[in-house]
Amino acid sequence: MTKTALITGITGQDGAYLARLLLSKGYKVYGAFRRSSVLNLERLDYLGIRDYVELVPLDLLDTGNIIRVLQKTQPDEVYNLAAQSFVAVSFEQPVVTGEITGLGAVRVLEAIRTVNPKIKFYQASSSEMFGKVQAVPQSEKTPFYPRSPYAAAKLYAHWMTVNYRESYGIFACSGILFNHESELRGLEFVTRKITDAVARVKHGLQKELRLGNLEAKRDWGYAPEYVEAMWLMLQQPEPDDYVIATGETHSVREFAEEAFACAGLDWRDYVVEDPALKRPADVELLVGDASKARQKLGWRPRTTFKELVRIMVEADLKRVAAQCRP
Ligand code: NDP
Ligand code: GDR
Repeated sequence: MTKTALITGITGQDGAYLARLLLSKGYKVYGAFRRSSVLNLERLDYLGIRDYVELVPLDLLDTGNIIRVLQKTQPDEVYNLAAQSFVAVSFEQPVVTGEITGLGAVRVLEAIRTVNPKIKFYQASSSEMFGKVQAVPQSEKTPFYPRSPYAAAKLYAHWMTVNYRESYGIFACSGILFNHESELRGLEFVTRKITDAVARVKHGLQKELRLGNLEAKRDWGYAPEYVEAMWLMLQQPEPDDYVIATGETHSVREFAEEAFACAGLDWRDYVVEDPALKRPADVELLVGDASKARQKLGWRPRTTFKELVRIMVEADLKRVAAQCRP
């Protein structure tokens, strides 16, 4: 029997990759987007799936709207990927971040509880919740210590997901995903900001790249593999929470070095450290232990750090070259 899924955040990086995965598995996919004057379907176009996803307007700020969408679409599974997802912006917009990233998840859970508590729910939790890390590497058992309004909002949504599972028996899972990147990553995030700059420098469109904290270390994986873990979580006999990570960590400096080298450039000739781009509080080191996911879900990452950087640089070189053609 065909399963139906509703994905919030369909216009984002993970929404696009998850939609492609679910379509390949024969799902009917509803993609929820928030209304704006210009609807950005670039990522669905890039993956060639725009015509196969049924788009529905949904805003995480509006519970009534979410309830009606669930009544109309009758999903078996809801993947809540929508969020104000940029950590740096959350320091400037803490209240709206709390509303969307924190309370937004609770509005979806309330809608599920109201419309049909049998709907399975996936919450996009984040390694940012570990913040000032209390152990290395971080696993499902590591205590949380959020360092930004974004992380605090995600932590609230995480615990509410656990709470709805324990209180109402909802099949609710929280995927604690470490950073995952791709050629579809938003341009404001550091990896894509770097690979886009490499391509623009190579084509003479940019002379320097200003970055903030170069010493921050992240566990960077490849996004298409991470959405597989989301789906796997909802196919298990019991709902649970899982860390999804590669187990390797690299600094922003290393990412820049590798990315410029991919284009035959020396990063030191272009990168300028700009204190204005540093955050009021940063997360210095993240490295995940995904052994539970490996054992219970059979999930493991396949793309290495060097391969990830190369995929992103090559995609940006190709895109910028196409823009430069007369
Ligand atoms: P993106 O920033 O690419 O996408 C976020 C999505 O949320 C966009 O589709 C955006 O729509 C939508 N959105 C924002 N506000 C609302 C709202 N009020 N109502 C409805 N939709 C809204 O994020 P990613 O795809 O990278 O990440 C997916 C999720 O996973 C996010 O929740 C993120 O916080 C979380 N996460 C991501 C990780 C990563 O490394 N990528 C790691 C761990 C967690 P619009 O296009 O209109 O802005
Ligand atoms: P992050 O990703 O905060 O980990 O959140 P981001 O790429 O924004 O930052 C990673 C690290 O790089 C440092 N940095 C810079 N960051 C940005 N964006 N721009 C810069 O110029 C820059 N210079 C240095 C940052 O200080 C930080 O230490 C991402 C998001 O996808 C979240 O939604 C998700 O939950 C987490 O990953 C896991």
